[in-house]
Amino acid sequence: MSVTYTFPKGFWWGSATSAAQIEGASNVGGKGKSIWDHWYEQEPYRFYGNVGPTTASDFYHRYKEDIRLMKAVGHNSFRMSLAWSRLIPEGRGKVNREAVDFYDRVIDELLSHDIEPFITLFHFDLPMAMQYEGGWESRRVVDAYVEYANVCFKLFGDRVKKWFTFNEPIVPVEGGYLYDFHYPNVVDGRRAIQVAYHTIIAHARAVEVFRSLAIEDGKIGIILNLTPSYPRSQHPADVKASKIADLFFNRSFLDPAVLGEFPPELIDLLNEHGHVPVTQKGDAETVQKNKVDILGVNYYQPRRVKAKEHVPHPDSPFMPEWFFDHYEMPGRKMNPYRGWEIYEKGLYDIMLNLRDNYGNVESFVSENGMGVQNEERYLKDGQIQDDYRIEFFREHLKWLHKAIQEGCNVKGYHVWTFMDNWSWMNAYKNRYGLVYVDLETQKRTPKKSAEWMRAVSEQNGF
Ligand code: BGP
Repeated sequence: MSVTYTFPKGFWWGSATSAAQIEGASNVGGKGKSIWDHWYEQEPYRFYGNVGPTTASDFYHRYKEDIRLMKAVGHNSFRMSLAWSRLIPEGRGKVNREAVDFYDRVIDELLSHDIEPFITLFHFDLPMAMQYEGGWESRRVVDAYVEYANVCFKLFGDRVKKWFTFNEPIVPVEGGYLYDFHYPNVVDGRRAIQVAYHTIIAHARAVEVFRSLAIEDGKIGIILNLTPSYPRSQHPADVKASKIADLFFNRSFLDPAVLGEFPPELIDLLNEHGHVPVTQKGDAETVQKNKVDILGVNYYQPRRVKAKEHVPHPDSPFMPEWFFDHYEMPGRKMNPYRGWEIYEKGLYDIMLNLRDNYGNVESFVSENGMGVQNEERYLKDGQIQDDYRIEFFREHLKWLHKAIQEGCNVKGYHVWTFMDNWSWMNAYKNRYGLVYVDLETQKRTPKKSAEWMRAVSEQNGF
């Protein structure tokens, strides 16, 4: 087969997952409760099909089989997260030996299959003990996170060389403090700003600790879900609205992480409305000194925005939506199951922006994928024929290839996700995996897209 799109030598091919979404064993092996375990206990009906994270895809018990399969589908790298509540059940203090053994075994198993582990320290699953202390609104929780990071670097840094402080840090802000889809289900713009600010400080301080340990060949970064913000038209009011959306949802984390400073336009805007977060002396220097080595880009959908039609009442709660309206562009291509727009060129636009405005920071696509409901209907000859997913990957990869040709510093492509997994409030509603998981038996069966991805990684292109 001839290869038209060839990627740079040593390109990282693989997938991403997170602890709460695959491990299961939520009350096994000395694990403490995370906010997800707690929320599910409190309000199981808020989760699709009443399914919680208790069993997930049982990676905790089946990791050997899963890693073998990763190898079989051509992975040379794999991103997973560590569960803070498994390693340090109370959030601070005593480290759980059983958890250390588990992650040691997983890391060793990956390495023995020549799959490089990429580790995320925090992927949405705050220990409940930390939420009781005020969650990310509390500076003490920031301290506890930094200590947790330190413990992880020391335990696994001899073998793990790629570290990520947070996965999509804007999402717990949106879900937990703006739009009610993560615990603690607060809707309050002011508190959301404080949470975002503390997350950035936690990130920068973890980077600082990492550098102080001088881990050989180690790199540290952050994973951001970037949503390129497109205005309805070139009318100045629409353009202004899209710039503000970009400030809130992209630049709030991208600028401090990569450039070491908060966007001045965002600071002005928050000042104007009296919503600056509480800071501490030295914070700005910490952010300034601890820029990332590497940036993971999760890309699913763009954000389309138009100028506000009705000016919000000044007494209404402060929200990002004070400054723009969402715009449903006619004719846009949708993933009807997830309700997300599919716009492949968005990936190219993100990468060019990183090249031109962010020092061409080393990056990789850390998540990109398509969730589909009732996939069983595509079962034929014992395999899910997910041609739609192959097309989704292929079209994004074409744009990524073009970006690389034009000088973007992109090192890899990880799909979301390896096997069907439990997905926060949506549980198993939309399946994203290269590998199908039968939830009754936990049997794994590679889908057609797994074969396609294996060929892509073997040929380093398609
Ligand atoms: C990202 C998260 C993942 C994953 C994915 C798919 O935002 O990093 O954890 O879940 O999106 O989204 P969802 O599961 O909500 O459909």
